[in-house]
Amino acid sequence: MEKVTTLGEFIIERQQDYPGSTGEFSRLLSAIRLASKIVSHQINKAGLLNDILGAAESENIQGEQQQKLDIFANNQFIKALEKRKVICGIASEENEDFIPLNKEGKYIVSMDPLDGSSNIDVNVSVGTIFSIYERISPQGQPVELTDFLQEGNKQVAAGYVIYGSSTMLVYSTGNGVNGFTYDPGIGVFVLSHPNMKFPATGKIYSMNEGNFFNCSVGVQNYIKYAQTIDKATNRPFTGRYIGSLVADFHRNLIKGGIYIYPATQSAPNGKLRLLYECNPIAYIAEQAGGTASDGATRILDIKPTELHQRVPLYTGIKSMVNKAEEILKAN
Ligand code: P6P
Repeated sequence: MEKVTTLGEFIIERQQDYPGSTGEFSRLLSAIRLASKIVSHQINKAGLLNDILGAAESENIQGEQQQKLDIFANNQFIKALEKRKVICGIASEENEDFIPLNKEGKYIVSMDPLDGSSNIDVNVSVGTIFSIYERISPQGQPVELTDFLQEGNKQVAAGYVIYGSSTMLVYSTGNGVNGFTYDPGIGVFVLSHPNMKFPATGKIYSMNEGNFFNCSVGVQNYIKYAQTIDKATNRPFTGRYIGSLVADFHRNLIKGGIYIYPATQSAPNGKLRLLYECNPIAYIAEQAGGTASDGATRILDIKPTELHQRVPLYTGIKSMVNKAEEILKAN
């Protein structure tokens, strides 16, 4: 019978890869594991409990209508991470400023606790996205500029949870990407997708084409390229867009594709946030043999200037992203 590895066992096994590790990082990952289970449970009964469906009366700092489950997820991840005493601060899409936690904590976390949450009411997959760094400031309350505004290439781990037909936790600590599927019957995440890699080629492009006439000529020309009949380059590609970054990215990681959220006239820096959407997704993309840029610059090399800054995102199979960058550059 094939050996079943739980996420807990995997974390402990991999801890041995870091000689002298004190287990703090493992405790951090276990906190994410716990909060993911709690959020998954709540999401899976969302349709049954009126008090958690729909919009809260509040808006987040983005001016976006908060969903009740956004707030629930945010609170669960903050509570779980705070209890482990290893995090000195959290930056969250749901909070204007970072949240200082344990002054002795070695790590910081940037997160989107429930990305795509407006899809919950129509039963479409949503996700949590997280990014982990070691703190730079010596100790005490973290410092935004030095601790939170680090380039994505300084991440020590990143990942996402997708609450879909099943709940999966997909993450990397810099040695490849592994996917764990949650078994609610026994309450554990089980290693189901070891060493995830993008396929060598792909033909899915994911973009909100409602923005077509709102985009640059370069982006329009890439979409036309994707739609052109050309057997030699396996086109036309297939358009697939869920409107939930984690779901679109996860499908492209498994089936092969490119996800694009470009600059538009109404959103000149795109819509997605660098710290807790683009950087963690880019980290996973590169660890899985793919790539991620803003259309020209590697996402992980962009120096952040503010917690909630937006950047355009082109991510997926290297050859597909490189082709998009080539077309953008030519226009
Ligand atoms: P649009 C969800 O709000 C999100 O942040 C991502 O999950 C998703 O890919 C994107 O925005 C969808 O944006 O403008 O296409 O509705």
